[in-house]
Amino acid sequence: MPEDLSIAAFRFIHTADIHLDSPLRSLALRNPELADLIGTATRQAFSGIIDLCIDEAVDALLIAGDLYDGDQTSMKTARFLSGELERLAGAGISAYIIRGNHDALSRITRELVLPDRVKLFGGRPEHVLIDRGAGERPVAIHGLSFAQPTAPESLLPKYRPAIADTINIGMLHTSLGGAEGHDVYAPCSLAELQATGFDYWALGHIHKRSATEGPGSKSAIVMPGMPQGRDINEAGPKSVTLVAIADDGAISLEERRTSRAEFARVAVNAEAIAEWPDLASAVTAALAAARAASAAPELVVRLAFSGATPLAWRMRRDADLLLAEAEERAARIGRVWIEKLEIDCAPPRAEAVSATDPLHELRALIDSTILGSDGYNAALAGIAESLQAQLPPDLRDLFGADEAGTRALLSEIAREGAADVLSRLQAGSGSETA
Ligand SMILES: [Mn+2]
Repeated sequence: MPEDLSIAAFRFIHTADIHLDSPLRSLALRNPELADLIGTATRQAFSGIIDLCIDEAVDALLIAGDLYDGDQTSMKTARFLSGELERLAGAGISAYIIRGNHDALSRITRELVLPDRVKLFGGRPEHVLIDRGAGERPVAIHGLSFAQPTAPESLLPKYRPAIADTINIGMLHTSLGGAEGHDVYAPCSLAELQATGFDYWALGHIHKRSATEGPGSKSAIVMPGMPQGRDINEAGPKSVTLVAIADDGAISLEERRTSRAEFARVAVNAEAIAEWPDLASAVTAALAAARAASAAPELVVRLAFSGATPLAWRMRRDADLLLAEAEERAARIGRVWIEKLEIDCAPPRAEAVSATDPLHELRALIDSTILGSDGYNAALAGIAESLQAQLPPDLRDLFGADEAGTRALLSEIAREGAADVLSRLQAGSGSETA
């Protein structure tokens, strides 16, 4: 910022839900280079945030919870974090951190020796006053780290009221009114937050960004979303929010992209494509368009094939070849990775198996009787359970985090397995490569 501005704004970067060194959640990352990219992406994004703070010469970095992923966080993660916060402190920039549900109990968060310029809020509500010199309104940063991983009730009543003649900034980890895929944590409403009269609420917990500005942009409530997605369910551009609060109270918000690797679901319409080389060309076109549309350094793609095509059976049977083809084309484009293929293609009606075909009968039997039967599903659950018991604890969620999730995953695997078997039994489809 130029020094000659008569009114200096208070400027800071607001982020949350970094989930540093979160374990890989995808079964499909069998490519070691890709696994390495995804495995280090949260760190690289965090380093990028520190760089951004330094480049922008902001006054502060605010981290509104879930900096760590949980108790599995290692001392290596802690050393990385303290190194990065030292780098920030070395540039004269302060950091303010609250814990969220995922790092509430993290031993490391408690034991870590942090630079003096880092304020980690404790279990009692507190505020830090920043004196900005003569003629400028001081800033109060209010924060609270709840010590438990669950917080069924609002934590808002614990915060002290807005301080007069001061820029009031609150930091809160909250599920707000509830969000799909996110545990309820310290719920509260936007109206309740607005009623506090705080200038800015720096929220965390929900991984998708949302911002609510008050009348005349004199206040704002921001859920910044995570700065780096971890799997296809966290697809799309990710960012931190650069906030400037002018002395007259006007707030400006700027989204700054931070993903090292961005996840994207890319559709390939295979409708009416009859030849394998044409399918490969369609893959190249879809990947090139997706790469051009993204500003992230690396793009991690799930390719979703759909449409009626005579290649349907062959795509399913030779899914490994299709994957290799897609990977090669991605590598040729550069900075594009294939995470997984989703093949949801059917043969054109005329080519569909005739009703007298024994395969037709077999498919009907599988669909109508076997997949839905209690005995079959109990056997499937038994196999999954014994496999699960042999996995290390941090991988057991791969079969779903709860009973409903496990059941849904198993029925998907069963359906895909049945389709695979049927495609292999299908006579005369693409036999030239058999
Ligand atoms: Mn959280």
